[in-house]
Parts: sequence; C-alpha cells; structure tokens
Amino acid sequence: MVRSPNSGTPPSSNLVEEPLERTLVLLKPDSVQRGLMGEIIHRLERRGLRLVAAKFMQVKPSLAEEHYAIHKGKPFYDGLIAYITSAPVMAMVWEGPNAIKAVRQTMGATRPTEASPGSIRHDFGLEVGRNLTHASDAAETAATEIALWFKDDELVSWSRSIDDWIFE
Ligand code: IDP
Ligand code: MG
Repeated sequence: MVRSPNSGTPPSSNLVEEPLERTLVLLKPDSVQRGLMGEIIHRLERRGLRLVAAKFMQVKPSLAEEHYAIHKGKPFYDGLIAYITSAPVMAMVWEGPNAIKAVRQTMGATRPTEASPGSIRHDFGLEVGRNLTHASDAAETAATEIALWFKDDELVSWSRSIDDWIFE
C-alpha cells in the first residue's frame, strides 16, 4: 500500500541523533515487597525508555558493599547494606536519550519528602531509608554499575517499531 504523507509515518529527523544512554535501575526490597514492581516498570515504559536487561535476585553482601562503596563510613551505611540485602531486588538496565537524567527525574529526589509530586519516591515513599529505587547518577557511574550488576551478554540490544515516535 502506498502511504500518503499524512499516513502516520514519523518524520525523519535532520538533527544529529542524540546518543542513547544506559542507566542502572534497582527496584529495592521495599518496591518488591510492596508489589510496586509493575507500577514502576510501567512508568519507565510509558516514559518511552527501552528495557535492556532485567534480573530478579537476592543481593549478596559483597555486591551491596561494592555498589554502595562510595557511602562506606557514613552513618546510614550499615542500615543501607542491611536494607538492600534484606529481600530480593529487581535489577534492570534502561536506555534512551538522556536516560540517566530522565530516570533520576522519574524516581525523584533521594528524600521522598523532597521529591517532586508525580515522581516515584514522592508518590510511594516517606522515608529516605525506604526510598524504593536506585538509579545511576552520571555516565561514569552508570557504566561502572551496569558492569557490576550485568554481564555483557545479558544486555539486549533491540529496537521497537514505535522508537521513531519517541526518539527524535
Ligand atoms: P540516591 O539513591 O538518590 O542516589 P544517595 O545519596 O546516593 O541517593 O544515597 C544512596 C541511598 O542511601 C539512598 O537512596 C538511600 O536509600 C540511602 N540514604 C541516603 N541518605 C540516607 C540517610 O540520611 N538515611 C538513611 N538512608 C540514606
Ligand atoms: Mg546515589
């Protein structure tokens, strides 16, 4: 069938393409226990981000300590390790243009009482020590964290027929 110009084909962009970023997302034990995995994944999907990898797992103390090494020595460190190893988590990699910033925005500020309305930490959280999710905070930490949680062959490169309506 010949498509007319108005048939719903996305315009091809003349702009230099925005490189896709990847970011690590953890649905922490409170998300899992409270049955919020679907809700949070739904929000990331609706935002237009593309899932690259997912693993439901019990976190070993050694992995928790490596992941949160930057916080070692802080007053909340021991509680943080206990929290993240207390029950299974869903570890995921998501990608998209500006994915690191976009996912941090969808999660909201670290303290739920400072998170914007509409963000996950605002909408579902109250306490900083039960703030539901982790998301990488910069390109360098995203690369380190993805390599810590996933093997290369667990990362799935794929495309969606709708991508041209989401990625300019
Ligand atoms: P982020 O998760 O928004 O990147 P970070 O400052 O990197 O926040 O802290 C890592 C995690 O440590 C937080 O998500 C939260 O679970 C926990 N955390 C941070 N500050 C506190 C605190 O003051 N009390 C208890 N837990 C904290
Ligand atoms: Mg952080």
